[in-house]
Amino acid sequence: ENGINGWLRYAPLPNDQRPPNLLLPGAIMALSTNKTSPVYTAGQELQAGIKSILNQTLPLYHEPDKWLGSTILVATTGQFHGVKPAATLADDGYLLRVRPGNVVILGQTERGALYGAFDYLSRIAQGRFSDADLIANPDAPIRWVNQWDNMDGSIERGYAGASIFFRNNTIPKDLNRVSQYARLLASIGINGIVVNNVNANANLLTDANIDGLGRIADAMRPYGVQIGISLNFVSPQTLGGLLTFDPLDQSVISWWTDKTNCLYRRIPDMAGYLVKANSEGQAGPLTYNRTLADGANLFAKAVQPHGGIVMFRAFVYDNHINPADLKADRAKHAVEFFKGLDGQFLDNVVVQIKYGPIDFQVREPASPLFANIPQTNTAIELQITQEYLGQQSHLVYIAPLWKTILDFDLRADDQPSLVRDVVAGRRFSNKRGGYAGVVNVGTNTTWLGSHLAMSNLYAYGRLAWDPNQDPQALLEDWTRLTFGSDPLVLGVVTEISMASWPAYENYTGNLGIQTLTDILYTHYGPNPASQDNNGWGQWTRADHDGIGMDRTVSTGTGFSGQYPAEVAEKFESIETTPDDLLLWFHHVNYTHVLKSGKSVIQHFYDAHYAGAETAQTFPIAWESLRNKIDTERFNDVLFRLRYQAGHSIVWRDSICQFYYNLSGIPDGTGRVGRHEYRIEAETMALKNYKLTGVNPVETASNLT
Ligand code: BDP
Repeated sequence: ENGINGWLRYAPLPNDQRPPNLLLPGAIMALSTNKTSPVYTAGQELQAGIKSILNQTLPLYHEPDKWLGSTILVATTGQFHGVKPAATLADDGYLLRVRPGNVVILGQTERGALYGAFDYLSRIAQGRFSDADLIANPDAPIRWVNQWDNMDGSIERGYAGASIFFRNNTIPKDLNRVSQYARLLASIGINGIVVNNVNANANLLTDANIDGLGRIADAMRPYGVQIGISLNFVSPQTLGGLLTFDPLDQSVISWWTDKTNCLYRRIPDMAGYLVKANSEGQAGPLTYNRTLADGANLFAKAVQPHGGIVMFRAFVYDNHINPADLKADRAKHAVEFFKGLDGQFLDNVVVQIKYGPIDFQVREPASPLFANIPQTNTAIELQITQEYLGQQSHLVYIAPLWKTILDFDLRADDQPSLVRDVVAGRRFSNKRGGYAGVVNVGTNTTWLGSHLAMSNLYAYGRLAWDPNQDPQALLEDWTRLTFGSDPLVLGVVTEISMASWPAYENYTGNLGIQTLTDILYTHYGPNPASQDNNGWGQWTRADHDGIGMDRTVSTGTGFSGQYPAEVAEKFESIETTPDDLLLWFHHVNYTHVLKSGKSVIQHFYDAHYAGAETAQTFPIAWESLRNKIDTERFNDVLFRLRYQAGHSIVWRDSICQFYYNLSGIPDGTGRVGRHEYRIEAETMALKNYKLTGVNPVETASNLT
């Protein structure tokens, strides 16, 4: 199996998992004759799924008078009144009632009906045939994914080949993979996708490309996935030939209004825009001394008559800050830029906030911005593509990390204020809000570049639908759907996946110091030295005596003061800051003793060894599944896990060596620097290799 169907493989269910007298309905009735309707799609999906899982071909009807026997009925609540939902259905919600010989799936919207059909199929595929009577409502209306695809077909931070949306600066004719992607997304409740990179190309808005976008929308519409696009703020000048891109200039306003109308003529159900402005060197409203709200509202007005929304990114920061300034702190920028604008955004603007104040690190506190703009709609931005988390060459199941953020209580006004309640709009009574996940699938048949990484996409969609769910339970659903229900398979995939984030945190950067990757571009291998002394502000502030960023109000950058009082107070003091965020908030000596009783430096050494040791167990555990998984996927995963086991040692040794060199404090157990099992390249006969200098030296053979 090459992974192309992801978790929607519909593998034949083994006989011992089928109830002996399973009574399936005699037909499927999907109440729509319109081939672009998700209700129609639901019928097709049910028919194909049941055929594949149970080897039974049920006839499929789209008109009510065609069949009067027992059915799987799929419709919207507006179409069928025979079963009354026991509770109110929210937008996109569904009712699923399963009885022997009779199944009713009712969506509040057409795509809600499709979600219900996928839920039913997922149960069958996992061998769950019991009666059901449930109402499922999404927690938040915005459940989007973002693709960082460039028009030349490359993907920023994509690790699975070229773009399925763009090729040679245009939209390809064959959009089959786009439809298949929409199918996967719909099955986990995703209702929107921004198809191009946040670092957007203005040429996306030429007439030919608008038509291409229309074809993408056509390919996704049967699955209820609406498309949106990222905009380049400078477009009126670069593409439109205007002299300005000032958001308050009348010619600029007209230009955007015209473009927007043009887009909606071709894509009447376009979801809206995503905007990255005044970030990482890009221009934006601040270029003209206008506010970020002026910039966001410009687009909001343009899409408003069409029912569209504007996702405006809060990732606004200065990447030329002075590392010599001990009060400077990139983590503070988002709140500094946005707090004063609360209440100024139009109501179809949603501020899209990365989960932590820096950038998708292995551990960050929740962004304080979630608590600082109560009158503004917000969405949380998560990253499925593993930019800082091993780039799909390392297994890292990320849902537990997301959960720590979603469940974090910001205590705004001393009241419970979980991040997930803020983004659902509940906490501050906002109308819109939700989730944006950066996915970056590519043409590789595994979608993300690694079979196991797909658990992250699956869990993302399920959490965006219902953030109360347990990451391990989601993982187990995914595993059963992807590899079958063999208890041994389930056990191994669960064990290694659940151990993966803690292990990765241990061997890359623990105690809240961040991921310690090369920071200047690749964001991949170990390079702790690259973090400091540059304008990007992902600093560790490590010197000979100590490490960590003092972000307290009393002696540091003041970042901790951006949280509501109770949380601010907790992070202000070393005693009440949890060890896993210690170095995020405080600068301490290497000899500082943690709550565990260990010194910081000894914890570093031990954790790096422990993390790498855990990674060594992954390929061994996976090997025990030989013959239980098809060879193609088995070998592919094994190859990656072996690589990870090796690379975790490279990580361990480079980081330990680096901090040993810097601090001069030896490892209490004597391991650091003593590489007894290592074979240095210099001692080998290197055929077709030549020796070359490596930076940072800690990753090099013989440290040279
Ligand atoms: C950083 C990525 C960069 C993105 C940027 C963003 O390294 O490629 O363009 O975030 O989110 O994480 O805008």
